[in-house]
Amino acid sequence: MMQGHDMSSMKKSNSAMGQPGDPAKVTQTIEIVMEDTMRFTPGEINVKAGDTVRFLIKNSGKVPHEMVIGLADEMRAHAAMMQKMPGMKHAEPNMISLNPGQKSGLVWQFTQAGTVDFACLVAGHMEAGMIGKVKVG
Ligand SMILES: [Cu+2]
Repeated sequence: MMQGHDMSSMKKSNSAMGQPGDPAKVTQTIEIVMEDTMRFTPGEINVKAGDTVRFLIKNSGKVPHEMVIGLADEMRAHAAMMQKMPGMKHAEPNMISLNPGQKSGLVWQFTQAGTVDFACLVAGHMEAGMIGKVKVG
């Protein structure tokens, strides 16, 4: 069930996006490639509510890219802030930053049916289309 949008409640939307996963309980592995075409491949992923996914992410481009799991509206707001603070670094369990040629993993559990987004929050990338969807059924 989709929850109504309530922009005043980060907590509610954060629970809709899921939570950091337990690497011992991974139910599927999904490989994602990030490229300078400002696309994730695949850009759309289907999982089931409760799945713990190990994302194996590779940056095949020549510039740094990020994969941040979140909700599109919140990430858009964050991306706007990043434009004002280029080079800002994060380290959160819902994201990974990769330099050109780097590969790494991220384990995430999708807890509720609905749509969760992922995007690259390097300045200008999300705006250029570097955003994808996880459909949680
Ligand atoms: Cu990017």
